Amino acid sequence: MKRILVTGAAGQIGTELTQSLVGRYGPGRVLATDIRDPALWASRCAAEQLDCLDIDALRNTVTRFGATAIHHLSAILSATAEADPVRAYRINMNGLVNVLEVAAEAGCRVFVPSSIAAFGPGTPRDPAPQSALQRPTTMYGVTKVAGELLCDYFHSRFGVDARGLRFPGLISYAAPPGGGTTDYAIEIFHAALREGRYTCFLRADTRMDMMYMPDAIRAVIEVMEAPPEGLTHRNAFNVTAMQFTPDELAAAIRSHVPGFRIDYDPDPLRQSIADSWPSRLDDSEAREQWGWRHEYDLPDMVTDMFRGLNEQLAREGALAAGR
Ligand code: AKB
Repeated sequence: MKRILVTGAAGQIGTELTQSLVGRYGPGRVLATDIRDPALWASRCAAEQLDCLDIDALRNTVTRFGATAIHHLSAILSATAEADPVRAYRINMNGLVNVLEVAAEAGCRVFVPSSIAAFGPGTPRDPAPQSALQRPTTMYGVTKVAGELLCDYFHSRFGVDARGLRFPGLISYAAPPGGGTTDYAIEIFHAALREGRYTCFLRADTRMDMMYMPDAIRAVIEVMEAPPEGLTHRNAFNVTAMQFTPDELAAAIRSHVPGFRIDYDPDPLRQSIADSWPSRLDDSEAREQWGWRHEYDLPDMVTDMFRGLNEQLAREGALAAGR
């Protein structure tokens, strides 16, 4: 019987993944944890405060809940990591090694997201093959490569059934992103609805790899349910859905918000991070090994983002009116 502990459950992936896991396996089978106090974030299942750097607390929580799987989502993203790289290293690596150690003791399956950031300027850009040179130039990327290797090591040395996906930028409306380089592709929707204009921190022609959150969540669930014997690249599957530039996204937004205006004021740090990543991942191994298929392309994603954000605004308006 599956019992899933989620770390970083209040974050961008965690919010939607927890909801999907609850829908699929039932609220009693999922425990949402985050370093933030649960009083500050809503959850559809039991929720607790947990700092993954505290291995005793992690071990106690896994044992008490009887977890059979850990979805380890807490991490510092690319742009935030560059503000304090050593802190990012400690959080991303020490949190992960604690999760793997406890998973080895308790016999848990583990999911850990990797990222397109695990590649660097020396990797072929379009597409980046599944197996390619990995020399990232960001601390976030360093922790993602090391994380992939650590998961492989715990699998071969201690038999931990760890699995992972290299995500491109993820786009969603349910929870805000947390300091990534691809965040412009979310901010732009909020700005379009609020002000009809947006100033982008990347150049107009910065082509990046992206995926809509419902596809990402389905990918996590599918890779975690895939028969283990078919998985060769178990901790680092490239997955992708769409590629676009800020200019192309703005044009797609204009078909919902006529007159929408985009300006550019590139931020040197985030521009250099974006320029160091491939613009597309080759996900043929994921397609072959566990049947990965994306559903949302650019127009579908834009339509669904506006649907979700407009529903959210209507709910907030109704709440404010009832006050
Ligand atoms: C980021 O921009 O840091 C993340 C990522 C691509 O992993 N969204």
